[in-house]
Amino acid sequence: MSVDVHADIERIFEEVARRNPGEAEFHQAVREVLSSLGAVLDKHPEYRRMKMIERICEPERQIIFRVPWQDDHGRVHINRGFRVEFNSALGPYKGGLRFHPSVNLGIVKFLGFEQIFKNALTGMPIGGGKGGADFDPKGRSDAEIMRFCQSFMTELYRHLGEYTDVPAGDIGVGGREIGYMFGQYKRITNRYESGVLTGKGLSWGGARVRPEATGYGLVFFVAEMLAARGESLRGRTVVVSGSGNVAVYAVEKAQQQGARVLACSDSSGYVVDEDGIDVALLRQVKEVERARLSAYAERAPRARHVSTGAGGASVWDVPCEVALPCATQNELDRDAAEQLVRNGCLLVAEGANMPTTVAAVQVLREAGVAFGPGKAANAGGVATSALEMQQNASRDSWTFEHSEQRLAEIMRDIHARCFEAAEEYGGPGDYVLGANCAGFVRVADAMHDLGLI
Ligand code: NDP
Ligand code: 2IT
Repeated sequence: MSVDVHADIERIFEEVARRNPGEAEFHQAVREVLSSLGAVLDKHPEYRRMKMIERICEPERQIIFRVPWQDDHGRVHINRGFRVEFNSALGPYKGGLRFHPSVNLGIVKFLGFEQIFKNALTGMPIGGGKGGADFDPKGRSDAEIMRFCQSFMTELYRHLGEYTDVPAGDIGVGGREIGYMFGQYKRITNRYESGVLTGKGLSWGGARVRPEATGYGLVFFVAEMLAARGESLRGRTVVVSGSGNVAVYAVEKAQQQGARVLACSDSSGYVVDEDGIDVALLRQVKEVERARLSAYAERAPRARHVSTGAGGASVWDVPCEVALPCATQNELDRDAAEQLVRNGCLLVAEGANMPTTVAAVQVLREAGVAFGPGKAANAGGVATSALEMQQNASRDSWTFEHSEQRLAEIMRDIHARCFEAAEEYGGPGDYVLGANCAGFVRVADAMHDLGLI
């Protein structure tokens, strides 16, 4: 990269950091993308003239709102709701809603920023956005969850629409929450507008394979990465972090492809199961009972549970060849990466958004561990959301086999786009470079054609 391009990128980053103070995760996500774009700017000087990076780093619209609700004892609670409508050059804003006490504007902006490039990589007509609330669903009854979702949607609905902004799930938001929100949207607008939310139930406009899509897609992507090295998942040992939507289906598909999945985790600890993780039991514990993962170990004959409180234990201590972080941001740090390398790990792919810290990525890179960044590796979820929108628009409903086939093709295409862009921009085999450049160029080209937006 030329000296003045490097200086330009540094200046842009400093300006983003100055204009968005205290938003550490947003800065981290921007830094990661910008560090890949030198070769793109060398090739496309017009993007510099048009201030394309500066424009993409500034959300089109940011909505912050009050969400009041009452618990089962009549106590009043106030949460803060967010929707960051980041970029609509390629299509309506698209991206999930996260309900977790850690949610704040910086987190939503990092997720929305990632979503722009992820959605571009799918090749589908979807822009980027993200939202959520600092609401903690843990321990809440169904009635409390419903009242919260109804209050949240009572404000958010005015910003949504199948051609405007189409949310889905993320941490703490699954089929139950999407149902309550869709019900409230329908009631307020008097429209059965199926395409306004994705991740719906099958009997009311949902799409087959959407629940499985992020985890399955992650494993399809991993299989492509391994195939590019002349290898496969068969017989490999795998560790997955998290035990939510993404993790469960990553475990299931990895097992279907012949891998041995030894461990998974939640925010309190992890389980190691020498028999391989039992997906049916995991789903019973996490999805049906909404219990802690320790309940899994109590029922699986050869499983043990390790708490990850003060002692510094981590699921990444469990030796594996393939590591799939599927819980949350910055959950795999430098120490964890060094441990994985010591244990002979050969591939890390991100099911979660930005789970690997900057320092950890560096450790993996230097050790020659193949690394699949989330914006490529976990794009199967949002891609299948786009398939759900397609089915809603045509009032159609596809079979499981057809939907899974489409997902597999999409993941193969995303892998190819990343692989080819990495070669084109001077870093063969570097999926971070490939994903960032391919995603950025697709968005920037559209913005160029649409005038100064
Ligand atoms: P879920 O709410 O279904 O599951 C989240 C899992 O991660 C739980 O096991 C949870 O443990 C754990 N977790 C959450 N926060 C923390 C934390 N701060 N520390 C440790 N563990 C934590 O969410 P999803 O599976 O949907 O999402 C997981 C990740 O994948 C997120 O990064 C999300 O952005 C990303 N993603 C999701 C997609 C989707 O379609 N759902 C698509 C693409 C990416 P506990 O139950 O103890 O809180
Ligand atoms: O991070 C993500 O890609 C998601 N949470 C899924 C978004 C979507 O609109 O399906």
